[in-house]
Amino acid sequence: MTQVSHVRATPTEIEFELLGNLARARGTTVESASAQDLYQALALTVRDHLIDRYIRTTKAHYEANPRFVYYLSAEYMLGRQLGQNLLYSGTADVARSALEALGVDPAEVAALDVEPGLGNGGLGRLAACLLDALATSDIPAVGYGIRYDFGIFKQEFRGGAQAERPDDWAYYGNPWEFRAPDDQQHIGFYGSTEPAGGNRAVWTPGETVLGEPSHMLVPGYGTGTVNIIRLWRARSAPESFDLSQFGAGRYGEAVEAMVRSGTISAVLYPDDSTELGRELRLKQQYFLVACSLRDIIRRYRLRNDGWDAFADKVVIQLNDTHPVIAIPELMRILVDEEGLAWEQAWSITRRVFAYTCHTLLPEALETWPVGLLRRLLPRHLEIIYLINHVFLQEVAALYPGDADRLRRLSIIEEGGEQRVRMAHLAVVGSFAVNGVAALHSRLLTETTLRAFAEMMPRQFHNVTNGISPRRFLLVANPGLTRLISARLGGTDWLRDLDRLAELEAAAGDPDFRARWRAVKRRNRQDLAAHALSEAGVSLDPDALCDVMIKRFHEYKRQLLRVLHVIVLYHRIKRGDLTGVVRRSVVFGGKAAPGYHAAKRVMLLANTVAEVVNADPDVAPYLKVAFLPDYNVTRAELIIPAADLSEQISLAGKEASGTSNMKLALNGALTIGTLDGANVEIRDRVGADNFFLFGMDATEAAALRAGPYNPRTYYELDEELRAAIDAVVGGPFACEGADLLVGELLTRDEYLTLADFRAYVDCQDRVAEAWRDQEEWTRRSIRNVARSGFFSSDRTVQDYCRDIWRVEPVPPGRD
Ligand code: 73E
Repeated sequence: MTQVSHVRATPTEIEFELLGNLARARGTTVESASAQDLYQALALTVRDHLIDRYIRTTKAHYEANPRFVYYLSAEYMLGRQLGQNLLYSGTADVARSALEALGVDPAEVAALDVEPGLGNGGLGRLAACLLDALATSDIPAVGYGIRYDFGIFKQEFRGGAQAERPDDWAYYGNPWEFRAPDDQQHIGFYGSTEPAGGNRAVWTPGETVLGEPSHMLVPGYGTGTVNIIRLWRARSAPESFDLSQFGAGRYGEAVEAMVRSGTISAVLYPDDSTELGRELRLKQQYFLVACSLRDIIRRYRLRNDGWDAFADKVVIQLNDTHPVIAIPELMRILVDEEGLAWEQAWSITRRVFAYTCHTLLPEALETWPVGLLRRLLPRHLEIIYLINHVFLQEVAALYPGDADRLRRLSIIEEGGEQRVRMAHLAVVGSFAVNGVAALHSRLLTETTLRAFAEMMPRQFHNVTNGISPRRFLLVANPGLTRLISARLGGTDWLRDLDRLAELEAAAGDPDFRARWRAVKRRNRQDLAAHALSEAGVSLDPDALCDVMIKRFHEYKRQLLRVLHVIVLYHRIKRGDLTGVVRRSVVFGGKAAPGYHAAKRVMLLANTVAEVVNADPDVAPYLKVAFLPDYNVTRAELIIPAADLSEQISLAGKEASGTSNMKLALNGALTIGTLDGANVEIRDRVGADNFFLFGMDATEAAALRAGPYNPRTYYELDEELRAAIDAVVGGPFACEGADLLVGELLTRDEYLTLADFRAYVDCQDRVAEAWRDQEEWTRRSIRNVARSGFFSSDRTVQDYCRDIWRVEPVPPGRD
């Protein structure tokens, strides 16, 4: 690796530091320390090894006064910090030796590291991968988010059904975090507004909440940069504690407002790719935005005066519409508080914000009822109306007499209750809009945001998502990382993933292929141990490891995967081994607690798993393991073991997907539709190395538009019929199966039956290919060699070049 610019510690030094932290931070000694004491002391020791770099980064940023990227996101899925920070600080080996010298089992201590689950899925993990790449690329950047007390729920299965348990992730304290109460902010809600001349107004909030930040370090890999992520926690402002009520014995009333303030950051909304439109959610969004904008302005003022340079020094990336209320908030600050003219304020605002859209699903496009905004954020609603008014005048001038276009473009949705379309507000208030994969960006401009793309085509970009090779190779798959490093000579490739192309020739080397297979087998063994302890399923480490890991959502079509498993079951039962190779079918993923249709699919998957695994005729060939509580930590275990990556969403529905990239980079071949980033994966790895099936987005849209009768497929396809019949009243009958099948045969919104035959036949081709292990390994190596493009470093480079126009600021060396 490029030598990290700091002096390496010795095991003795680490031991000394560890004992010091044990004494000072925990008040104990190694003899009487609990495992938790040791973990906390170790974490502090490792953190200390990043602090010098952080301070140097801050100093370099202060001196350069550069343009900063501020990433605003309601979600971050950071994953565990210990393993990452050990590797990034170069203390992994010495810390291990130090622990062993003290008679402590490093694995036992590492197991206590808790992953902060401050996100739902791909969107939150993308934010974390981008922060990792920003730091690694020496880009001055800060991530802003919410420090939820409770992260994404923990998933358990009870009788095969999902049960949710709260995730009190910081119960033992989070040693990675620095509290910064000095930088607290006061945030208003509710209340009323008074005109103050011109476009100005005075907003008198009815309630004030305190935002208290803490930050965590975001180290770059192989460089001196350490950036931060700043997370806000809501607290009651002291004035909201009503002592007079307390004095009068009304304790409940006295603390009520206090409790209410805290609830803002109490819990993450567990919905992925859907919107609920609850008041508390909007409160969270505004809380995040208001705290972060004030902090951004505070930081700007450390080195700059006035507002002229603001848009040169600040670019704010909005991660989906969740933080879009930042647009009227900045306008409010500039116009009402700073006294700028509307036009000047608007010109600044429009040069500061850029917006990433992550979806095409109509149910994911956020809108807020005007009534709710009027109550919660009265001044923001006025500002939104004014923004819309000015914007629609421009539209009318450009397209005279086109009332329909005005209606389509308006920020306000009419018809029934008026609602604010947050995506429209985002486009109007930003200088750039991007989708997250080539197909998605194209479909955005052709469908969801078409009228905007016609009006301002130059504002639309594509930035294909990427993933951190540090997190998903170095941390998650040390075996494969070592093998690749041995071939490429060092670990520099982890910062320059295009260098994986040099592995191309290794595919032809039988010895390398044997090592590759050995690594994959070892990883499957580790996964098998986990599957046995967590799901009670024994997996064969030589079986094809067939993995589908993602949120449960109908459009992602886990049901299609389950139907194929039933087909295999039937074939094995009747002694027909077509398409049958030893397979471990692995599922991981959560469903939103209120998403009943997705939960029905989950129960079916567990029911099928139980029957298949218990059947002695079938078990030698086929096992199904639904691993509970899928999260970043589990992903790091599952992904390195995978041979086959299931990316089978209905084409046109998955904006990008990122597990497709993680799995490809770990040597799994993809079976998938032409959806999201699958398209680009296939373009790069080559059609021969990708198992393609099913309708493309155009065909799917056409089928959905016309009359579609799913029952015809059921009637004409014997295997399909048998599979479905086995779900209602057959061996796989479970609660809700009738509803599930009813929907499938009458509506089948996601065209599962239309793609069924193509999928099953394609799986037969997978089985055929798996039989030739040498050829499979060649393809696996080529997949990795050609997947360098999917590094989040490349994604960050694209953003820097096309959108942010920022330059790296490498900190000095020590
Ligand atoms: O295709 C994925 C994409 O890879 C998309 O569904 C996901 O974002 C990933 C990263 O770009 C996504 N999540 C949400 N919208 N799109 C979402 C919406 C509301 C709440 C939480 C998450």
